[in-house]
Amino acid sequence: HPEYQYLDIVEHLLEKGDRRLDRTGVGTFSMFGVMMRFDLSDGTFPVYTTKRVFWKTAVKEMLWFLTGQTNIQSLLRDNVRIWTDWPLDKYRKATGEQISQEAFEARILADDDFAQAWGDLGPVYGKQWRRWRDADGKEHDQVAAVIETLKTNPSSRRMVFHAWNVAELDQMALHPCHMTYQFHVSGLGGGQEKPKLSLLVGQRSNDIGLGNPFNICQQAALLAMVAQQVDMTPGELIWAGGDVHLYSNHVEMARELVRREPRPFPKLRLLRKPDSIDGYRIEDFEVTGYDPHPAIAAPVAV
Ligand code: DHF
Ligand code: TMP
Repeated sequence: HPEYQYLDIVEHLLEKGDRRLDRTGVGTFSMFGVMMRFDLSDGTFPVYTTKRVFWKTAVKEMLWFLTGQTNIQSLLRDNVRIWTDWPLDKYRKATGEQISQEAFEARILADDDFAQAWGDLGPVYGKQWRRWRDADGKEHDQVAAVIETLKTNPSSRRMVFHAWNVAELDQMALHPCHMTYQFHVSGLGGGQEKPKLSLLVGQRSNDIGLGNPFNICQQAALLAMVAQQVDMTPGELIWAGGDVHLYSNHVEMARELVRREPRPFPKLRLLRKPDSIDGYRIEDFEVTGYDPHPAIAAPVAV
C-alpha cells in the first residue's frame, strides 16, 4: 500500500529522528531528504487513511492559493481556519489583547478594515504564484505560464512555478514550505493514449503529523486540475521533502498511526471542466471510497 511510504517516515522519525530545537520552541525529531511517489493514473486520490484527513479543507486551501489571495478573510468565509494562528499570534503580541481565536475570526469576517490590517499573511503562495513582482514592477502569473507551456510545448523542461521570492521573504507570515512545483509530460511519442502529466513538488520543511497529509492530497488535487485543463491523464505525484520532522507533541499521534492498518485510497473525479484553472470550486471534487480510521487531534506549532 502506498501509504506505507508515509508510515515508514513516521516510524523512522519515532525510532531514529534527529532530536532538535526548532523555531517554534516545541522541538522536533527530524530527518533530511525524503521522497515519496504516488501513481494517480487510475484516479487514485492519496488521502491518508490511518487518520481522517480533512481533504476538503486541504483542497480549499489549494483553491485559495490559486486565487492569488493572501488574506485569511477569504479562507474564513470558506470555513477554513488553519491559517488563523499566525495573524492571531501577531495581533496578540502587538496589542497585548488576549482575544480568543473565535472572537478574532469573527472580527476578521465582520470588519474589512480590521481584516486588511490584521488578516493578511503577506506575499505568500498565492501572491508569488499568480503575481510575482519583478524589479521593474511587472507581475508574472507563473501558473498561467506553466499551463500555456503545457499546451504549446509539453516536452519543455522549464515548466516550474516557485514561491521562494528572496526579496519578499521578510514580509511573509511564514517562509514558503512547499516551494517548487515542476511539471513533466511523458507519452508524447504518439499512440492512442493521452500523454501523462506528472508533478514533482519540492518542500523545504514539513510537519509530518499535520502539514504532510494536507500537502499530499492538495498537491494531487492541483495535478488533477492542471491535467484536466491541458487534456492529459494525471501521472505521478512525486514529493521531495527537505527537513521532514515530527513535533515532539505529536509523538503519541505518531505511535497510534503506525499501529493502524492502511485502507484503500479513495478515488477522485472532477465533475466539471471549468474554462480555466481559475474556475474550480470545492463542489467539483467528487471523492469516493474514503473510509479512514478516526481523526486524531494534534496541536499546531506556531
Ligand atoms: N505550521 C506547522 N508547525 N505545521 C503545519 O503543518 C503548518 N501548516 C500550515 C501553516 N503553518 C504550519 C498551513 N497548513 C493544519 C493543517 C494544515 C495547515 C495548518 C494547520 C491543521 O491544524 N490541521 C488539523 C485540523 C484541521 C481542521 O481544522 O480542519 C488536522 O487535524 O489536520
Ligand atoms: P519553518 O518555516 O520554521 O520551517 O516552519 C514551518 C512549519 O510549518 C514546519 O513545521 C513545516 C510546516 N508546514 C508544513 O508542513 N506544510 C505547509 O504547507 C506549511 C505552510 C507549513
